[in-house]
Amino acid sequence: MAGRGLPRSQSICEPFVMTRSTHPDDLRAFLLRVEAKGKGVLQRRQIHAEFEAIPEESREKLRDVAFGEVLKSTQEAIVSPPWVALAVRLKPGVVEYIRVNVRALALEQLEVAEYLYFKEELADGSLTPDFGPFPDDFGRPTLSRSIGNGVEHIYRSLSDKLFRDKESWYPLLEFLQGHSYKGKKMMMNARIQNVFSLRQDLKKAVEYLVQLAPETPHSEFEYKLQEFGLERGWGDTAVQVFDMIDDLLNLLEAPNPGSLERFLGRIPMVFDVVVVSPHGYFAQDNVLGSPDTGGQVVYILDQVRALETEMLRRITQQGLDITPRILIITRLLPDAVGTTCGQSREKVLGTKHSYIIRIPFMDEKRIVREWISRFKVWPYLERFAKDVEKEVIATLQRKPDLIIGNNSDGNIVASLLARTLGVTQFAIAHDLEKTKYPESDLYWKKFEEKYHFSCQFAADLVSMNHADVIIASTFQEIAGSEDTVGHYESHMNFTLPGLYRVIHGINVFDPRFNVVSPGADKGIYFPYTDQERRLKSFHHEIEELLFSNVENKEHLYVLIDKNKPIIFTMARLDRVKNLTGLVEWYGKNARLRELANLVVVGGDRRRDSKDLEEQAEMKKMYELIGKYKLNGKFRWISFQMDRVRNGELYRYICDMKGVFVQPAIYEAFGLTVVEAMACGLPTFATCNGGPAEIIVHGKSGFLINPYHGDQAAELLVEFFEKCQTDQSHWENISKGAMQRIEEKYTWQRYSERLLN
Ligand code: UDP
Ligand code: LCN
Repeated sequence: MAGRGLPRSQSICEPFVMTRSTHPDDLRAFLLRVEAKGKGVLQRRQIHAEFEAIPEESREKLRDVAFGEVLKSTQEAIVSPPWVALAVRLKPGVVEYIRVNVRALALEQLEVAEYLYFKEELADGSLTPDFGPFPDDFGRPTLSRSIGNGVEHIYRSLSDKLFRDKESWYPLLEFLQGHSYKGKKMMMNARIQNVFSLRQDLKKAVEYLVQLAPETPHSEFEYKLQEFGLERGWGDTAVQVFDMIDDLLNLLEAPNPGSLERFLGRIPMVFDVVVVSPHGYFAQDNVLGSPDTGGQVVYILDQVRALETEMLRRITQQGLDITPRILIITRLLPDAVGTTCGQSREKVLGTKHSYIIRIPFMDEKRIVREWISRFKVWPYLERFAKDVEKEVIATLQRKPDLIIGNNSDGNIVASLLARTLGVTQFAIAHDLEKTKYPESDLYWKKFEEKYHFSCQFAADLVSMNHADVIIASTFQEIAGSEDTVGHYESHMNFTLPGLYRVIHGINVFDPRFNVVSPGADKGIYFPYTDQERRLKSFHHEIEELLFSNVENKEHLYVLIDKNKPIIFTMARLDRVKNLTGLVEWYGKNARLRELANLVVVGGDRRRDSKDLEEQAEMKKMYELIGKYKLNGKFRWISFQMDRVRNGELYRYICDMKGVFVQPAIYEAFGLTVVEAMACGLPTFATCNGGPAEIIVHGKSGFLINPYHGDQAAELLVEFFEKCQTDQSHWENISKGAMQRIEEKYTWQRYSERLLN
């Protein structure tokens, strides 16, 4: 744990002062190395590299004293000779700051604002908005392990409140009496006057219900229940209604978090949902792998199917005849030929009542016809939100019950809508950009022309603070790990010198943070061992894709030895996905090249890319293939949009005892990791981000460090060599992977938790 030897009560100055008196020379030797890097920022791994470069003897001494603990927890160093400032992360969400005059070894403890100010001197001055984030309605947990379990915390505090203070029942009573859908009353009517009469009426209802046959339909006793003050919504049969009333009676007797969750979870509240995801190509076919079009689209479509199923189940179970509706709102792209992105309305396949609604971006005069990168959508969003509002109200003829934003652009539009409509808002980040681009805050000006992070980070802060619930896929996304800062955590404080400084951006301990992990569509990503369901009709096409000697725009370079296992990877050709990194690791390791072939699916050579990162990665890929003479052992396939066939592709690679590698510099969650594992393909994935939580190293896959590609390549060599002598090794990891996904990453679990 970060801060292992550093109790929270102890200032981080103390270990420093102690070390200064016992080992001043060694301490100075290290700090001088850091200072010698010159004015700038050093990230954790660079600080450690400097530490590794001082003589062994000094290292030993410093490791053994308390300063070793400070060093382990240091996330960032700011160098401005003769000063070096350190950000020391005691635990996720808790950071302290010091600065040291390297020559005099003089020390100062800094406030956040002072640290940011010091950092800004590297660039230039700044304004200071302070959000004073997240009103503290329910109190906040303080233990790191509570982060991401906000709902549990809220149930605990609420049930505590209901237990101690009888007045607290009134808002719930009021809510149940006022609850309606399109003017039709639900749950309770005005006959119930107060909490006392509620208890009496519920008991009378129970006495009546026990006389009925359990499966008696609600319609047969609806009028009788109304006499007790109970409207529709308690259940569709006598036994269901009885159960829910019993839950409420127990709750009135002795409120506890479990029964509160069960009771509130059963109240039908969500009928119309709006999901906002403006950028990219949002469609059901022919889009995956295009720039800005990846897991978010897959996630939303699977999410909507799972949500609709769960909403229908709950509505029926509660005895209502309401049709739930889910609208996915995205931008209309008239120029996206060959896709449905130009259609204004499209039914979501596999659903009964869910639609994609497309609304164009407008500039002053006209519809914006062409695709634009997610980094450039900002000027269009306010107008878009207004147009969306009109369309949503016209379609639903009422306000939605819930608005779910996706990504920075979708979340800010969701906040605008939720504010004007007065509706609950959920935010899902998928992939916050800030941690992916090192120093994108401090040196924002350098990034501005291409990336416009000034707009994005401001939008993120506003929507994070506006949302009622923030859904994260993993704990890591919120609060990182021992060694890495979480995606959200990096928004606690930061500075964009000359523009604004954020001192209290968010609070990762806030109960609005909830981890709800997605899954993989079980109809597509099922185990390779499930022979009955295998899609053998695709095998001919898959073999053509992998092994044909034809080189064209879809597949380039050939595999000579077709019997070797395949190292497979598939992702958008973004810099952060690091597909070129994997090609380089493979190119450099002769033994790995002997043991396995490499197949990369990514990028599109069938048409010219308008995405700058994709263009640069493509160029790099060609250079590496030439440099390491990979033709013969390497196949490069353009992105593959047929998800169903891709599912069989993962399984085909299982048949060949291959592996999947996800080499990203950083991956927020990593749906390909879950897909590959669900199919049974042993997976080696980046240790930075979500995969570190999905995979249990050595049991259900392996974690690799993208900054140490040579070690990752060695791990692959070790794996293939072990598999040659012990065939059960591949099978054990494969089984571990399938089991892990089945236990933790399913859409059914996701939708139940989300609706609760
Ligand atoms: N994908 C695909 N074809 C490609 C590349 C990606 O079908 O050529 C799919 C992949 O199967 C996964 C999604 O796109 O479902 C990528 O999601 P992930 O979370 O791995 O990464 P993202 O692109 O969202 O960053
Ligand atoms: C975006 C990403 O970059 C991935 O890591 C996620 O898996 C995907 O969205 C779905 O949330």
